[in-house]
Amino acid sequence: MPTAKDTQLSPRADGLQAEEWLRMYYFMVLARTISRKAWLLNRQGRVMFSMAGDGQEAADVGSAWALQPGTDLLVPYARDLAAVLVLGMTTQEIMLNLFARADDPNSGGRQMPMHWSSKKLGIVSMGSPVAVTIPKAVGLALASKIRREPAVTMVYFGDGAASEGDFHEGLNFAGVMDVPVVFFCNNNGWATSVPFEKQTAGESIAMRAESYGFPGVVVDGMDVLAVREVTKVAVDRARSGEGPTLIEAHTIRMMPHSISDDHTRYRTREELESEQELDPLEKFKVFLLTSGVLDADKDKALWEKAEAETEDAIAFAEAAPEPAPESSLERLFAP
Ligand SMILES: Cc1ncc(C[n+]2csc(CCOP(=O)(O)OP(=O)(O)O)c2C)c(N)n1
Repeated sequence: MPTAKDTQLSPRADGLQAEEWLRMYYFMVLARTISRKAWLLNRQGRVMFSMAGDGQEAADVGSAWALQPGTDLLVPYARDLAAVLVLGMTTQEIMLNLFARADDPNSGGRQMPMHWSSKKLGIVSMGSPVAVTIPKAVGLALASKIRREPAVTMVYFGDGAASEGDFHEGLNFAGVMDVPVVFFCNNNGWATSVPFEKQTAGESIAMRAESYGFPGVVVDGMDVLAVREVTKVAVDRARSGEGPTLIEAHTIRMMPHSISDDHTRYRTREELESEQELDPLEKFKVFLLTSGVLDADKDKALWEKAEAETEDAIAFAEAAPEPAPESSLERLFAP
């Protein structure tokens, strides 16, 4: 299996400046840092749940980079921490959500962790049932089209979600109505313990787009710059009225499905260890080092900055007040 070191990204003229590459890298480092801490916080009994997007940071940062924050809508699923950070959610807000505090801007501490939403940032909450966000995103995109607003909606989901009826209904309707939506499938090869080859007999998820009348494209989800390029084409296409695109990014799932899962029950140690070698952060780091944009000291400083930012946010959120019990029915029923 190739490692991050021998599948180096090649420098390319994609119009991004070195400073922008470093910002992309920092979001990847920050997402990994928050994710690792969230897992530990759960193991220490301080937060009730976590799901990790480790291995998916390049796909998330590259794709979210193609959006216009403040204009576009992002409908994430539970592994898209890096994407919501790019759109502007702060580490403190992420921690308020994880600790289910009253000031959690996502839901006032009511929704499960990793169900991010923000009206201000255009982030629309996922529902816990897999794939329900797909038709919802198509509805949002249809509303933008009817109102002649410039927003593009991007909805994220996994390869398992692509087996649900909601996937087919959503994509079919999007094609018929020609709405400004980008379907972003993070194909990490697993739906909990079900491997991709048991999910579909087809070669890819992306090839299904043809039957709905719009393009489908497969991209190396470990290559942040390639993902950004492909997503930018899809977003520009949607914004100019040319309709939907389905993107399938091949990624890896470096952690178990969730804190409740033990992936060593269905994956071999050798497979898991060799996958760690493909780490998208390492891949981008090697590219930045060879491009002269980053050096070892700068890299260390970025990890330290992410660590300090995350620790500060944990202390802030843990000390923040819990929702008042009498507020438990708020936001459920119209007053
Ligand atoms: C309708 C429905 N069925 C089952 C579940 C339990 N479940 C939660 S996540 C998940 C796997 C999703 O896999 P995939 O879409 O590939 O995303 P990944 O977790 O691999 O990123 C399952 C089966 C659920 N939440 N909703």
